[in-house]
This record gives sequence, C-alpha cells and structure tokens, in this order.
Amino acid sequence: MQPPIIYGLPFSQPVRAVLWLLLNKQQPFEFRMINPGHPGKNGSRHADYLEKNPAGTIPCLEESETGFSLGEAHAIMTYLCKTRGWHDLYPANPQDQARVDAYLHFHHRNVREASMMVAARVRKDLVFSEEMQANSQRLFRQAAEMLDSHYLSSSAFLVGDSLSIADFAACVEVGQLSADYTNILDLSEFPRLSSWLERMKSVRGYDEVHFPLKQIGDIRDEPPSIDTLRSANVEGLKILTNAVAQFSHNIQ
Ligand SMILES: N[C@@H](CCC(=O)N[C@@H](CS)C(=O)NCC(=O)O)C(=O)O
Repeated sequence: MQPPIIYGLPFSQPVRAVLWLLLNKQQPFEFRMINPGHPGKNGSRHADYLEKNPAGTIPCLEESETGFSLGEAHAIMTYLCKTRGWHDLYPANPQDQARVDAYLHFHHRNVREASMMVAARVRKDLVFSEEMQANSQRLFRQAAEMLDSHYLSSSAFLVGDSLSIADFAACVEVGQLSADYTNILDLSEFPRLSSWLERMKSVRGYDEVHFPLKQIGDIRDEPPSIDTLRSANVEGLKILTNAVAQFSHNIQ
C-alpha cells in the first residue's frame, strides 16, 4: 500500500488531528500544502481540489493507487483506522466504536467552536462579528463543561481509560486556546479537562502537531502577522517531513 497523501496546512486543527493519528502510528504519508478558502492553484476552492473534496475544506486524503479521495477529518481518521486495523485507537467492538463515533459527531458546533475564536484572529479574509465570537465562546464553554463533568468524570481519556481518535480530535481544538499557545481562554475552571490536556502532551506526535501553534504564540490581544502565520506553516511542514523521514528510515 502506497503512503496516503494528506492535503492541508500544518496549522489547521482538523488537519492536525489526522496528522497526529498518522504520526502516532508512525504511518508514512505525503503532505501537500493547500491554502484554505483560496480559488487559485493549491487553494481549497480550486477546481482540481474540489474534485477531491467538494466541500473545499482541508484536510483531504488521497490514495494514489486507486485515486480514492476523502474529505472530513473524522471520516479520514475512522477510514485510516478501519483499513489499517488500528483498533487500539478506534475499537472494533461495535458499542465501544459507537461511543467514539458519538464524540466525533458531538464535536462539530461544540468543541470545534474553539477554532472560530482562533479564526477570528487569524483569518484576515473573513469577518467575524462580536456577536459571532461571543456565540462561539458560549458554545465552546458549554462543550468544555460537558467534557469536564461528563466525558472525563471517571476516565483518563474521553472514551474510557485508553486513548482513542476522539482524544486527537478534541485536543487539537481545546489545547490551542490554552496559555501554552494562543492564550485565548483560561481553561483553569475546567480541572479535569486541564489534567487531560497535560496527559495528552505525552502522547506520541503531540510535539510535531503543536509546533505551528508554538511558533504563533500568544494572540489573545494581538493577531499574528501574515509572515508569522506563513512561517509557522512552512516550519511546521519541515517538522512533519523530518518526522516521517525518521520513522520511515527506522521501518526499513
Ligand atoms: N468538518 C471539516 C471542517 C474542515 C475545515 O473547516 N477546515 C478549514 C480549515 S481549518 C477549511 O478548510 N476552511 C476552508 C475555508 O475557509 O474556505 C473537517 O473536520 O474536516
């Protein structure tokens, strides 16, 4: 099986969730940069890209042997787990699997709203009114409260005591808001969520997928410049390329 191609940007949250899974499993992949929202060549609204993912969003997976392509981060992650037998991260048992799926569905318009708070500071091509930003913060806080008081009330990870792809999906959203990175929201009022974030730091692949955020740093009061964003993605790509080269070398 040829390594899958992943289209996206290293800074994008759903892209980072997919990359984290691949890095965690030390699965070689080829990464191709795509500019979200842009109609030009290498943009997510270009006709060539829309043929692969009609939604015009990143990430997208492509398999070169068959030409199979797939958008939506969670569909990509479950597909990778099913086709590669990664049942440690996506259980084979239907009930356990369904609980992971339930989180992945819940995530949208809930935990994912974290990114709207970030996008309001970094997407200069889009307009986010004060009302939209306040609404995102309200929805995110509600979701964080649910993770804290329900999902993590009696287990180390979101779905039981072992890591699953639900944790990758959630962590790339929640973690970016913390004082370690953008510093947009104080998460200390969610103690279990904060402990879980600490736990996620020792999961293989964490450092690589958080590298672009580290580069961008605190943006609570001051949005990052275009140059900072560009450099975070370019440097992020180098980190990914090096990581893949390293474990591909170890496999041989
Ligand atoms: N539900 C999609 C969301 C993907 C998404 O929103 N990606 C953003 C970048 S983080 C994007 O491609 N936006 C395109 C645009 O703004 O036009 C997924 O999970 O893959």
